[in-house]
Amino acid sequence: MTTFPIEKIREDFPILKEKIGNNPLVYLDNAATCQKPQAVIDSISHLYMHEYANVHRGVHTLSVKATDRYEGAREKVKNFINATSTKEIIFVKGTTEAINLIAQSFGKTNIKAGDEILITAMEHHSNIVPWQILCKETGAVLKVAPINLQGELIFAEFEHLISDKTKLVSVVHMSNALGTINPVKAIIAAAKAKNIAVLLDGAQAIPHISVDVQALDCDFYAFSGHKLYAPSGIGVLYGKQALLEAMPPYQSGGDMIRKVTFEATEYNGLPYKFEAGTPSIADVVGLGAAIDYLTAIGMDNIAAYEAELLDYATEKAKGIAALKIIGEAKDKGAILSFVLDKIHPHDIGTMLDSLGIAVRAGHHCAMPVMDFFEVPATARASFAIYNSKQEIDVLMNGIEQLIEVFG
Ligand code: 7TS
Repeated sequence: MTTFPIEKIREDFPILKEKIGNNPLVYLDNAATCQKPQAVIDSISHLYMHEYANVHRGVHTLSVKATDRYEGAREKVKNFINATSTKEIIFVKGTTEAINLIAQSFGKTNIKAGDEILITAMEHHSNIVPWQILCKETGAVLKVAPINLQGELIFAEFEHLISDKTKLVSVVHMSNALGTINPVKAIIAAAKAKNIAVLLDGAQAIPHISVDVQALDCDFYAFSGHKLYAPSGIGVLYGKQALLEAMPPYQSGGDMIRKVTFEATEYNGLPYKFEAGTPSIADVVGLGAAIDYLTAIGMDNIAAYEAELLDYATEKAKGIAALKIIGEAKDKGAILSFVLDKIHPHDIGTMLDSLGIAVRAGHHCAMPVMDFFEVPATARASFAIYNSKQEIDVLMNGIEQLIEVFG
């Protein structure tokens, strides 16, 4: 039995006291975005109330304070994912921008006609479309490693698809539609054996699993703050320093330059070369506060607690005859995607909402996954550190009610 301090954690999230109609909020849409603890909210108000100015620009006191906060958060991110240097931490809008940055900067420099980019069949659209665009622009070819009916990558097929033409492997660490945690160490080892760069889409993994980019030995790791209890509008691209040094800027303007004349421009060093313009200062500070908050709880404790929640929910879901779980990988994070006989997922979402329960219904920006499982959409309950077994009971009772009324 875990000693996870769930009641105390729930107290830290003010929004959990909201009611939806007459019902207490049961927020189970954490894979889309999760709620923010008071510590994150306070860090942002404190900045705006006492320490706000633009960063890297002024010698005045407030600018120095804001810059310290901003760069302090970069140090926290570096430690959180165990990067070797803050030069490897690029602040971006989110996972989507991070992947687009790699496609446009690394991709256009290193990938040419006939080269191959290898992804899997369980990717989010943001790890498909940027590569399709790059392929169109360069004449490269997008290869897709298949999955099985449990929603697991078929590793032998993945290995088979690695060729001398492969220039980049870009794989989701944990699937948002299925919950599958990919065997990223084996994936990276297979790519490294052929000297191929690897990008991991960590949007879903980062709030659930302790991530160590040095131990993983990935070249790039992308994630979004808003799924990590931090504000929306901020995310991180980690890249190995040598690779980032060799890449051209992705956007240009202020802050990313060292010297500008009308004849030529000298770019700034890392990480600023990739951070053109005034950044999302308060959101970066909020990300730093979220990392402090999670670090105090401990990522391993979080992973253990959420595994318990997922086991509990899965067992209950399996007891409902009309419910089919989509995604039953052996290694899985806290996501339960499902369909019900005769009830469309959108109706499940709307009807659960009338009971105060927030789940996502749709294709989860992973249409190829829906096609593979031959469903138009799924309903998805995704869990976070503040969810309880009692809330899972509320969800399961809600589902039973739906089946009784509409099934
Ligand atoms: N990759 C994965 C695996 C994701 O789950 C998401 C967002 C993204 C990339 C894109 O992240 P963004 O922060 O740049 O938008 N996933 C979801 C979801 O499952 N429901 O809403 C957004």
